[in-house]
Amino acid sequence: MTTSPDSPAAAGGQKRDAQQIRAAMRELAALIRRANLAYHQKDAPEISDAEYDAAKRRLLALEERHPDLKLPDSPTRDIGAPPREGFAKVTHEVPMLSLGNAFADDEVHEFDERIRKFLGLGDKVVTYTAEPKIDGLSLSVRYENGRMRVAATRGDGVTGEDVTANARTICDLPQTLDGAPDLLEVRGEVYMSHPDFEALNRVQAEAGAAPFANPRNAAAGSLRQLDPEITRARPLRFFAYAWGALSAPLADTQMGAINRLAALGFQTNPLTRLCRGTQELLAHYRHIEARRAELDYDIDGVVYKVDDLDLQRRLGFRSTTPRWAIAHKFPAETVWTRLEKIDIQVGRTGALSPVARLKPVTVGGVVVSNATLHNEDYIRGFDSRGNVIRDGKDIREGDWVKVYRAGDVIPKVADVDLSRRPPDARPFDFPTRCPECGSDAIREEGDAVRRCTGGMACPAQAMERLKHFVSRGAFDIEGLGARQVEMFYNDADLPIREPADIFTLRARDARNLTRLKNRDGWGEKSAENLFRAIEERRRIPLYRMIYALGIRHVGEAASKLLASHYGSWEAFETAMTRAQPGEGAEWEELINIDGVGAVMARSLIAAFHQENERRLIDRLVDQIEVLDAKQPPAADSPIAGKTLVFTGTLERMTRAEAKARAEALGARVAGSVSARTDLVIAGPGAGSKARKAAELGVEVIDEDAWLALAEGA
Ligand code: I6G
Repeated sequence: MTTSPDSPAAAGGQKRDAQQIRAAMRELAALIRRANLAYHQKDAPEISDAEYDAAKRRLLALEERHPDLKLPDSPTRDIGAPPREGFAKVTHEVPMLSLGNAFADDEVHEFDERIRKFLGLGDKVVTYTAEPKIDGLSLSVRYENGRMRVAATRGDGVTGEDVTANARTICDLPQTLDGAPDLLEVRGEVYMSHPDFEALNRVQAEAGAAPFANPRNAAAGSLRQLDPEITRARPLRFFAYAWGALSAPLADTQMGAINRLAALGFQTNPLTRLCRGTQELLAHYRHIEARRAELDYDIDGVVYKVDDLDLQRRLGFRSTTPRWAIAHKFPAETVWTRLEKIDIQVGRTGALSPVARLKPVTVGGVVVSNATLHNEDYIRGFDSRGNVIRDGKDIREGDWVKVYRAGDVIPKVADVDLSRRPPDARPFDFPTRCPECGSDAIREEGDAVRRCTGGMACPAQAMERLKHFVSRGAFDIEGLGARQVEMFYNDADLPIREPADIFTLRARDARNLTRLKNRDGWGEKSAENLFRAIEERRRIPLYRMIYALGIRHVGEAASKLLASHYGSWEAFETAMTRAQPGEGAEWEELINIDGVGAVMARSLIAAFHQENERRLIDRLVDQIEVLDAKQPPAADSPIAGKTLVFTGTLERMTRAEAKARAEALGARVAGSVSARTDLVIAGPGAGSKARKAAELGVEVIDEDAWLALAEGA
């Protein structure tokens, strides 16, 4: 039977079609919105980029063919997802730092040696606390005059989310304290016990909701509920293990402080012990590891802390971790799966990185479908020093491989099962040309990695550099994430091919015939929001600028060190321009920054001396204003903002401790005396540096005067 378009039967058919199209649109819209949320807000993509793009293309095609059916809230109108709403932000009075990791016994011995060396303790035995590391999420709970006032998640360590209403539902957290300091911020781990996790997943299943993958996710999802009644229905627990702001000390030792927290009514972990030296630490680690399976909560290692709080104070912090603590992680779970394919990804520094595409498999509660293969030597069965690994077994497409996840990092391949190798499997042929741009891919002497020589002319490198540039620790431009970078990079009318292009986008858009606001996926509001977000970042702190440049070996922590050392873009840029690798005052100054080594220093200098790179930086600087690094307020310390040089022998503290103390007080420590030096601290045996200081008229003091200055600050 046929129907004419005007007949009632045709009208009925059209109505049904319209309903089906609308339903398909709704389904695609829901999929895209979920993916947006997972990608932009939870940083946990749920579908691949290809699946996302396909869904978006299908929705756009449907909307183009049936504009009358377009959903009023179609996600093709948005870019990304709105910022996470609902929780107020809390700035931690004392930042919530993270811990350094050790994976092997050797690293625990090294930790202990570092501490003894820093403090100049020789062979003296250091006493530590050792306690299980709970696999949950950290929380800081502030009590004022014995009453719970604010509870905040760790967030980025500086700013967290206010989850006070939810924290009040946690039975392990006292609402009031008796005999506590007037101000007490208690820090610890929120977790869900195994029985509670299983019960929750049964309820989820009955309600037709997706189960949680592991207790950690369940705890995080439950604590971060906008409705505290939902949190109340999900039993969360809390172990206290540390503190933030305090109006009076809790004790003289870590163990004493833990005991005090327990006396105040907090749960502290019953497996916490005092250990003298590394032998006792490792023995307790083995004890906890042996009991791990019996515990009714997840742990992923053992945390060691120097017990004496005065020693903790002297040891202080590196940029993001305390020197006096470390997390000794348990070995990762391993699983066998099939390696289906080896792909080559080109990173922002041009590195050709082989990636194993795996038959998806669950490792430690997470589905893994990719693993890093590091470089061509690793695939061939050699480590970066040329030593044989995996008994020399190479890795081939089609192999069965043993996969593990160490911490939160990208999964790795530990071994190959030769007995299951398919007869037609061939050794992997590592490309010598960039698979993205066809440029030569070369290995420099001593480098384990083969790199594309295309620079910013290689689209993969350029795109990865741009993605890094807009990433969270760098310019962090709202609405300009990885997906939008890819879109703009390939846009013929309004391209972003290098960082400076971001800041000319609005002006170029105004000159375009097809304005951004009229394009697919954009509207007046989203285009305006993007331009506003870009404007907001035209003034950028120095450390973000340095990190954003994406220079090899220069991560976020190093960028902060460089920013606080040089203080301004002008000083930094002048120093990098003048510096010569391996020689001269600028080189000495650079490698004397604690945390900057020769490899990083060479990489920094290369970036400022390579012509194309340099032009790229200059074009960017023309568009923006780099803000000077904030120095700690001068009133806090007489040496804040000053440049110090230590020379000769210090008798009351090691050079490392003196340097760390000076930096904690806001001073810069340089390795050589120059016109920019404010103060020289000279111990016995000081030679040419003290003479040079005298020539330049720089003040020279002895160790006692330095200690008086540091202690009095
Ligand atoms: O992330 C952590 C887990 C356990 C910690 C921690 C801890 O003590 C048992 N302690 C500190 C001081 C920090 N993070 C920063």
